[in-house]
Amino acid sequence: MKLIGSITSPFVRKVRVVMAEKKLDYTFLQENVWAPETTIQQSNPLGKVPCLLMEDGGAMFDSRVIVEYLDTLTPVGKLIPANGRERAEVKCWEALADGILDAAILVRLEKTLRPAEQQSQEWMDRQMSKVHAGLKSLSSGLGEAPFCSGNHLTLADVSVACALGWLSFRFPEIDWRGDFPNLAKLFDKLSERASFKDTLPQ
Ligand code: GSF
Repeated sequence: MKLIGSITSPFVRKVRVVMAEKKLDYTFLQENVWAPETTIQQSNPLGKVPCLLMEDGGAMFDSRVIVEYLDTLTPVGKLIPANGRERAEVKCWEALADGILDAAILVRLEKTLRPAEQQSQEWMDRQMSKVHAGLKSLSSGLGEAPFCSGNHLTLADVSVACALGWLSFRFPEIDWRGDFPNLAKLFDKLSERASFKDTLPQ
């Protein structure tokens, strides 16, 4: 398998962490989707990464579809419960973590791609309120539990840690560590895993 992505994308990181946790082999193809010469649309018409290229040449996106697929490839390090309420719970954690990222990324794009006089503060405030409400919800959902869902590592933890890591990388002014020590504790614990150490955004 080949994974098209960038080392700064939190969605790509989620896929890479899952690959590592499940001990799956792949070739990482780095692609700057913002460069005019990018060929990403040949694989993903939406022009986004991550995009997984399978052995038969087929392409798969987005990160949620990819990680769900990867989890079926081997029983090693099962990250998504097989069915029922537990499965939906893990997917809902992922949706919340990804949603925080979607909102924060919109703010970053507004700030970096638009000239200052065209930027909408109202729009950015709206997105930022989702980020803050999302963080609060992650923290109250976690409480003092060792993992987000159940009693072992799942895709919920992977998704949350990738979102928190990216916020620290791109929005260091958001003090989620100070505001939510339980999230910091979870994040620090996960950061010790090789899968996270080897995929730091930089
Ligand atoms: C989001 C992918 C995405 O926004 C997923 O795979 O989970 N829901 C999708 N990728 C960004 C890079 S990043 O900010 O992580 C991307 O490729 N953006 C290019 C564009 O044209 O929006």
